[in-house]
Amino acid sequence: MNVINVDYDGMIPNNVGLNQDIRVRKALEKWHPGYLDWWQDMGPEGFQQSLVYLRTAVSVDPKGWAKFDYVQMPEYKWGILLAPQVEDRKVPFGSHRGEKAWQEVPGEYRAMLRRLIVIQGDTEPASVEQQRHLGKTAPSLYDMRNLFQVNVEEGRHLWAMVYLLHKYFGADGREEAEALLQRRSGDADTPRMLGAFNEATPDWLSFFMFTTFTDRDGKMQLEALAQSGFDPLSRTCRFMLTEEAHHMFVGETGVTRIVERTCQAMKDAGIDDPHDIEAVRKLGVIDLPTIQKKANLHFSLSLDLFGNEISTNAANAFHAGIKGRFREERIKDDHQLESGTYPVLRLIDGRIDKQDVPALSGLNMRLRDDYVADCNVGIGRWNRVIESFDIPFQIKLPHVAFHRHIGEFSTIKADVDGNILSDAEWEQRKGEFLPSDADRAFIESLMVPQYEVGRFAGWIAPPKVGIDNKPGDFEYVKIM
Ligand code: BYC
Repeated sequence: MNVINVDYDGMIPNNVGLNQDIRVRKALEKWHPGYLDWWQDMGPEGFQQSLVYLRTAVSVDPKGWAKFDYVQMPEYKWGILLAPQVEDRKVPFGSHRGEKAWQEVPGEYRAMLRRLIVIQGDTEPASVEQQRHLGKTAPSLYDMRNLFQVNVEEGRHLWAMVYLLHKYFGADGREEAEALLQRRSGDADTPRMLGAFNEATPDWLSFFMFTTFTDRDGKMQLEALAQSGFDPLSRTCRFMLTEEAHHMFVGETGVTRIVERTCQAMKDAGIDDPHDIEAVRKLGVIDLPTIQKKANLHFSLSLDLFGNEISTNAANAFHAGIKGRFREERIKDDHQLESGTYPVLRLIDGRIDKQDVPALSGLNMRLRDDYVADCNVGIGRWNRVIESFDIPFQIKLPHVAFHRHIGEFSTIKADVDGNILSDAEWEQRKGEFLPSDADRAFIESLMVPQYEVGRFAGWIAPPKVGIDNKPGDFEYVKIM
């Protein structure tokens, strides 16, 4: 075993030398049955016996780290994998910049680190819980397989955080690891920690929007944590990012395929007006304005995950060298931010305005701005499809003040262009911006499973290429 290749002999595949680390191995082996119980109770409903063509990480070598094979999900090899250690790595930012990266938790930052790891860990099982019913309405075996791939990898990401808790945080780490299996998405008494992870994912359009927008928050947060001066966290997040890329691919291409199918159906039927919703829906496809509304919903819920506009937590985490910025190493400044400012959209005297705030306090918004730019790249792909059909419609990201539950804009109502609305105007108009009950019912009516090999539901186009280069008639899931 070395850090590139993974030890598969023990109960828990790993490249962290668990065999020699008896204390942590025993603790994880104790946690393992509870995890499997959680997976059985809260993982994909109805498909635990099915054989799913999944990739499993067998190495952390960027040139080839996965192997594909049929697996029953409860038998999936959830491993603990850290990216290789960078020799002589230094803390890249904050007041400790240039000091040797920490291999142990610095005492004064213990509580802060534990909180970040627990929040990160909490989102992973939450998303599996949110998506557990979707297999039953999968539009194809290809899509079902992708859903389950995302789910098992979120399960592995939970393992990744639980390893850090067990290895570095003693008794309270063990307690937190246990609590990660107790909370439940959407539960009134024991909800998951962050808002977006308590929302339902009722249909496949929501799933693709979630993996586009919420998994992308995951990418940004993991990128920021991958910069950490606490080296085990950095290495863990670096490897998680490798898997995360596929999750966003699933989301972005999923929406692309829905958009493509809608445009094709409109063209075939000679419908030019994308706002003729009734005519488009009669074709059995999802009209573009409803796709826009779902994007509005999931984007705004995901913005809440970046926290408050002005954040002492974020300032402290950066100052401490614990949580950095997106691609810190590419930024040309002092990486300490003791003096600079950052422009942040705020609510000032009842108006939405930009204000320069101390750069350290504005770090959540800086990460969020990077996130918005990244989202726009994805949306551009959807719009290119619409354009290729000559349909006069563009999907746009709503204003950051729209439909917020965290931060300054949570106290106001705004439309998708950032115009402030009265409560009455909002009540009257919210159906223009967010899916209404009728929209949801229509989408639900399309959610009929298509389990035939190589076939796809009528509201979504087939993918351009198969997973692992498999042909179109490949049986991605053998349902049992
Ligand atoms: N919901 O100083 P502030 C992923 C709380 S997704 C509820 O602005 P901070 C994935 C906050 O906790 C990525 N509460 O907060 C995706 C604080 O409370 P306390 C997950 C919220 O700390 C798809 C108070 O408000 N990873 O991986 O700067 C599938 C003051 O707030 C929320 C992470 O998030 C909220 N949305 O920013 C699977 C990384 N926002 O402590 C997986 C770790 C804020 O005063 N987390 N609050 O009681 C963090 O870095 C930060 O904690 C946050 C919040 C960005 C979440």
